[in-house]
Amino acid sequence: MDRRNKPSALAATKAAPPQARVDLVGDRVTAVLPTTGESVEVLLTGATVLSWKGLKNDTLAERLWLSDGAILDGTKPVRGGIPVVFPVFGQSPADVATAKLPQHGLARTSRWDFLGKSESEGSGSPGSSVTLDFGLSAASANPALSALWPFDFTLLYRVTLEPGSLRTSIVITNAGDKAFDFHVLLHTYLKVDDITSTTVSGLGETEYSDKVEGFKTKTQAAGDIAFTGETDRVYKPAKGAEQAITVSSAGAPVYGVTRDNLADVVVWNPWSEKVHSVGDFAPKEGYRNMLCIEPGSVSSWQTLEPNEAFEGAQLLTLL
Ligand code: TA6
Repeated sequence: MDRRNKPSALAATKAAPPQARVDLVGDRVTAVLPTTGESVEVLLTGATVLSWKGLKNDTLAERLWLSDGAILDGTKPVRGGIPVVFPVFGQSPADVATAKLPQHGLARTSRWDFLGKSESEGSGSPGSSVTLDFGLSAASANPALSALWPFDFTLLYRVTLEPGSLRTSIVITNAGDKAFDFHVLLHTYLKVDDITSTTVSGLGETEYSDKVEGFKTKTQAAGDIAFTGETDRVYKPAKGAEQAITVSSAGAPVYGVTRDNLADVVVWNPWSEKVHSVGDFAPKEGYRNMLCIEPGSVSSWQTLEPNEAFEGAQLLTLL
């Protein structure tokens, strides 16, 4: 029957936008963007990002370097990915509160809590961004270590995956009644094709402390940094966190690293000799395929008064 006033078809309810898939399996949290298949995996030990598979030019590939010898059972800091360094970078002098902590502090060997995910539409289509939140406090940190640094703190670490980029941010809050000094650093191991054809721009003419030469203060030559040997430097860019950094391979830009409130940048590659003294670094030839670009606030102590907070972030972008 042809009904003249046949009601139009019921407007089909708009399908919900595809949501990012987030799974917590054991002590690992994974998130996958349905739009691109990009993914991130975070180990609760240290809230260490173990893997970031990013998409560029139709190539979905791992963008972080992770040692084949990485200890992932919580007994050791992870060799690779993005370890979180707090409250001290490196080894402390004997006269400071962090003196008894191991190198790079207690955050990277504590078991963080997964606080959940938040889905924002980000800059792209719905479901094209996901944020994973992780928390640590003095009460939940490795007790053997928090006993060595008796201050009350909370950390909120946010890992945001978007098409072509990964952002990690940290909020440090003094939850106690006494001020404390700290360093913080995101110890990012970027995967590179070949360190000998890798260059870094954005740090030319910047002052740095050269750990390879007894922390001697030097100034980087103008232009790009190339790598020909062990490199272990704390750069203090004149423009602080404003100074963007680009990592290139054979002259082609690969990674953009931008920072919020993390004024310093550590650049590290152990090279062919030192790598043999890093037990969990495997394969040893792997030094050719990694470069640490580590945004942080480490060249001087930050002080947090009770109830004060500090926030810093890095944004890694595929170029
Ligand atoms: O970030 C550079 C650095 O301080 C190097 O001196 C080297 O020690 C590297 O960190 C790795 O430190 P880790 O304690 O993880 O072996």
